[in-house]
Amino acid sequence: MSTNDRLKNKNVLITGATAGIGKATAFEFASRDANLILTGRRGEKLKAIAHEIKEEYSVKVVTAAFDIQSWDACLNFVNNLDQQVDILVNNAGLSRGLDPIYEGKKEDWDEMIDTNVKGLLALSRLIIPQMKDRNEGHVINIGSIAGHEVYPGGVVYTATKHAVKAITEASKRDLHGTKVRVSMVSPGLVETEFSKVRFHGDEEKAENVYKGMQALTAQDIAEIIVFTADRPPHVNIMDTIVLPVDQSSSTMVHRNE
Ligand code: NDP
Ligand code: 8X3
Repeated sequence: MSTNDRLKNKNVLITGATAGIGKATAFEFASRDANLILTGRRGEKLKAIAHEIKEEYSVKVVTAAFDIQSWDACLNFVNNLDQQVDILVNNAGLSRGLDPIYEGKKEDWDEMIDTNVKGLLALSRLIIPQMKDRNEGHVINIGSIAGHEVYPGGVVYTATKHAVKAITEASKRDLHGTKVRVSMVSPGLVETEFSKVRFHGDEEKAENVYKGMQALTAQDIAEIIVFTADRPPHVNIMDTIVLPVDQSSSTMVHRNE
């Protein structure tokens, strides 16, 4: 437990807060008295999460439902934001399918690229200028072990996460000389809705991804994101690669039969 109040009253914008890592991160920031701006496409889920957080913590929570793949929707959201953003957690993302390059589906590729890369770029482009003007702020991008290595069937997903790594490192360089921080967190297997989404709702396939091994939880990653945000203002964590003990690379997963 941290004893400082560095996150108190900060406004934290989390994309993809309707589930998994984003949702857990919202609760974790709220526990540190940070105010929240939560986004995702499923508006009802956002409202329910906001209600739950406000029942538990005395923080302000606003929500906005929109598709991050649309530049216009992102622009409209930012133009209508009343509060400044102190911390931007670029978390919204997904994988679709596990097809090799010669069988991949264009619509899966478009969705991954438009969400994981172009959505993250849009929010960064629209929020970073106010941080630069104030000479403070923190962008935390959610990368992946898939941004550090590739695996068969992950051609486009791993490409998008390599892009997140490049965007993180290049943004840091672009902001060189300012006090704006840019970080990344790169998890291995985390049990969320991720695999269900990857396999288009096939629960059995999704469950098999985590079968016989202990995956990370969304809470494990939320704590690392908040730790990253909570460093003193002169400290910029560039990247944290975090794997389950049962995973040693994208393709090496120890399972109990
Ligand atoms: P979940 O599927 O549980 O959550 C994904 C979130 O992203 C949801 O809130 C979803 O909201 C949002 N999202 C997806 N597409 C869009 C869109 N077009 N517009 C707006 N929001 C969108 O997965 P995770 O929590 O696991 O994933 C979060 C991040 O972590 C992703 O970037 C993922 O790549 C990364 N990651 C996940 C790992 C894992 O093993 N789970 C490992 C490494 C990284 P909604 O559906 O309501 O729009
Ligand atoms: C998610 C982890 O290994 O499914 O980024 O690509 S993996």
